[in-house]
Parts: sequence; C-alpha cells; structure tokens
Amino acid sequence: MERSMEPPAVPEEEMMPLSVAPSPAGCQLFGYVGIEAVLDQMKIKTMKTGFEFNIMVVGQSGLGKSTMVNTLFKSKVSRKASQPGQEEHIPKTVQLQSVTHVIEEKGVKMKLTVTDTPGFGDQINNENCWDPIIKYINEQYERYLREEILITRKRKIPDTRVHGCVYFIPPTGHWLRPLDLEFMRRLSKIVNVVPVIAKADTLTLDERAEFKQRIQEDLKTHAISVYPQEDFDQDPDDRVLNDLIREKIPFAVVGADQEHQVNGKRVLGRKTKWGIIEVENPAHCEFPLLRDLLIRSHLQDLKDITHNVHYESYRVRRLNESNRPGPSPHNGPPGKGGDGSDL
Ligand SMILES: Nc1nc2c(ncn2[C@@H]2O[C@H](COP(=O)(O)OP(=O)(O)OP(=O)(O)O)[C@@H](O)[C@H]2O)c(=O)[nH]1
Ligand SMILES: [Mg+2]
Repeated sequence: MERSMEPPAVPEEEMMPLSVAPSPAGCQLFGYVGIEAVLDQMKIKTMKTGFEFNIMVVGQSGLGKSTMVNTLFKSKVSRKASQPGQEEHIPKTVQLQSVTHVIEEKGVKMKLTVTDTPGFGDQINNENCWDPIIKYINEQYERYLREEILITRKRKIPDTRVHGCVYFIPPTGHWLRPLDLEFMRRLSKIVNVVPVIAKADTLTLDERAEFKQRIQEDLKTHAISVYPQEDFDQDPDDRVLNDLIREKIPFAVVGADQEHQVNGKRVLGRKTKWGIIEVENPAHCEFPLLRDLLIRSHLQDLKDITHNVHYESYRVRRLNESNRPGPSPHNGPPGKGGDGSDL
C-alpha cells in the first residue's frame, strides 16, 4: 500500500533501532507509545460493566450438589452470605433452580449464578435422564443467539450460558458407571465439564487416589474430553499449567454448609465423631482447588471456551438449520436430543 507520509529512504547503516527512529517531522514516532494504558482502560471498563459467570451442578441424587452450592457461597467466595449457627435442612431438589450473588471485590463486580439441578438415578429406567439438563444448556445458547441476531441488539447481551458444569461422580471407588460415562460424554460436547468425586470424606486417601486414576483412564478410553480440554491449550505455558490440573481432576470434594469453631476460628466443615472435616482446608479435601479453578484461575478461560467453542458450534448448527430449505426448527434448539450427538 502506498502512503504519501512515507519517510524518506535511509541507508541501512544509518538506520536506528525502532524505538528511537525519528519521524519525518523530527518527533519520536516509534518511541514509548504507552500501549499498556489499554490495560487500565480494560480494567475500568470491566469494573463499570461487571461480568457474569454461570456454573451448574449435575449428578445423581443425594451426592451433595445442593450442599456444594451452599458451600461455594458460604466459603471465601462470599463470606457475607454466611450466617453462623444457622442449621437448615437442604431438601431434595425437584426442579432446576438458580441462585445468584453479586460479589464485589476491589471495585470489580461479578454476578455469580449457580444452577442447582434435581439429581437423577432414582428411576428404574434412567434413559434420557440428561434431557432436561441438555435442554436447559441449549436454551441458554438459544437465548443468547436470539439477542445477538437482532438488528438493534443490546450492547451487552445478558449472558445466562453455562460456563462450567460440575459433574458429581458417586464415591464408589470402582470404575465410572455407564450412566456417568454417557452423561459426561453428552455434556462434554456442549459445555465445559468439571468432574468431581462427591462426598470424598467417605474414601480413604489411598482409595481417593486410586479412584481418581481409574476415572482418568476411563475418560481417556471413552474419549470424553473434560475441562481443561487438551485441544484448547493456547501455548506451552498453558499446557504446563493445565497438565498439572489435569493430573488432579476429578477433584475429591467435600461439601458442608455449617460452621464450627476450630482453634478459635470459624470454619466450614462436617463434624464427625472423629473430628471436623474442613472443606476449605487443602489437607482435608480438594474443594479449594475446585473453587480456585472455577472462580479464580480459569474463570475467563471457561467463559472464552464457552463463547468461542461451545456457543459457536451451537450457533453454526442453528443457523445452518435455519438456512436449510423446508420447515426450520425456529422454536427450539437443534438436534433430536438437543445435544448435537445426532448431527
Ligand atoms: N459425607 C458427606 N455427606 C454429604 C456431603 N455433601 C452433602 N452430604 C450430605 O448428603 C445428603 C444429600 O445432600 P444434598 O446436597 O441434598 O444432595 P443433592 O445432590 O442436592 O441431592 P438431590 O437434590 O436429591 O439431587 C445430605 O444429608 C448432606 O448433608 C459430603 O461431602 N460428604
Ligand atoms: Mg439437591
């Protein structure tokens, strides 16, 4: 491309390093530009608009999903929500329900929504027990898509898409059950799946480690790609960090929503005859690792993969279907079961 402002040609030996090359006008064109100021601008923008982050908990009935939702909100994510001494019985979850908390830290606002789901596995026939969950996830993509394709779309589209789906594995100590394999296989195609070993306090440390290894093998054998997916590591640094996480997945977690006094400090934990299992103590369980992965270290990555990979493939499928001649399924998500497995 020809430019009228092009500087006169300079013999090579007279050329200066870029940072001090003079401009034709004599001022420093390539001096310190101060691009990093953009970081402050981005920070201010994020602080003003805040951001949304959505998690979902899925798994068989009675594995502690609702307890974990409370644990998450009562743990250090948001101490405000904690009410000492409050003893409440968590009823069996019968329908999908979302809890939202706005968390503010150093001026940054996060709207954290956790969607609790009814446990499956109670029926004699558990076929298609994933349908309501998959339908919900796809409905959120559909909502976003409808907003996005409007001619006058909002500057900031409300984001209810599920960024991370925590899948509870029963602490059997054996291998993964076919039901869990099939559920995770379907989920992993449309959402970031973070598997956890539920009620890990029922396993000894050796049992935990062995079970974890078996689950990792099982997932590999059945080509189920859980978060953080190897295919999406961005660079070697990312790979090193994510490899460390992949070694520890599924996290062996314990949930509790009651506080106890331990050495003069209030801690969230499960009181047993033998002592208190502290959920936030890394020596007792891996709940802190789960919380850190979701809310701290990988929050933006979970959001990016949701937007760039899962939502994108939904969008492409959906728009392709709409463009196809003949009746188009305008009223619902694509695919028979909605999980894309039949596409
Ligand atoms: N030992 C142990 N018990 C737990 C743990 N988390 C929850 N529980 C107990 O397990 C029972 C069921 O917990 P919920 O949180 O209601 O389980 P859920 O998965 O939400 O069950 P549904 O709503 O039926 O799907 C309660 O008595 C909890 O106190 C845990 O980490 N370890
Ligand atoms: Mg529940």
